[in-house]
Amino acid sequence: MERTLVLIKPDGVQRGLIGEIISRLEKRGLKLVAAKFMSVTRDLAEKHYEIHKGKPFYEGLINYITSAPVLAMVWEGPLAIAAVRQTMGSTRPTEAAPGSIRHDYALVVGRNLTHASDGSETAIQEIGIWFRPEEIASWERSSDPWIFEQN
Ligand code: DAT
Ligand code: MG
Repeated sequence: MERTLVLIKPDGVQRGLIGEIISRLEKRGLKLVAAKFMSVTRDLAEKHYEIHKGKPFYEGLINYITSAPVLAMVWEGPLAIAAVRQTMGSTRPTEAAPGSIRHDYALVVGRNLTHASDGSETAIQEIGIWFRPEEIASWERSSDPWIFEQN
């Protein structure tokens, strides 16, 4: 079972897309194990986007993610990291697959609505940046066997 960090970034919150984005992840079968609605400090933003430090878009990215509240979440499931990246779509909305969130609701890379961890190491690292262990709920969902079983 994998866990992945998902952020609904300030544009998603401001545009009233929280419900739509959560709904797509829920309907896919992924399980929510942590969530908090919060303002993002510059310090947290810099930790989260450390890998992009020095890139031309870095300052804009930090300003964007700190400009209004975000919804930070952890979602769980088999292959959750790849599944969530696929549901979000490619970084550039005009390259995102039809039916993905970025395709369906965004136009430009600088306002692409969501963040999702891109690998198992980054997922662990990012979950650790955004959540304390006790903020993550391990729980049995009655539908788990209908969604997670391999046979
Ligand atoms: P992703 O969010 O799909 O993981 P990323 O990690 O490469 O993409 O980049 C992080 C964010 O930075 C991305 O969601 C939007 C912004 N970004 C990336 N490349 C950019 C670019 N060339 N111009 C402007 N913003 C960019
Ligand atoms: Mg990334």
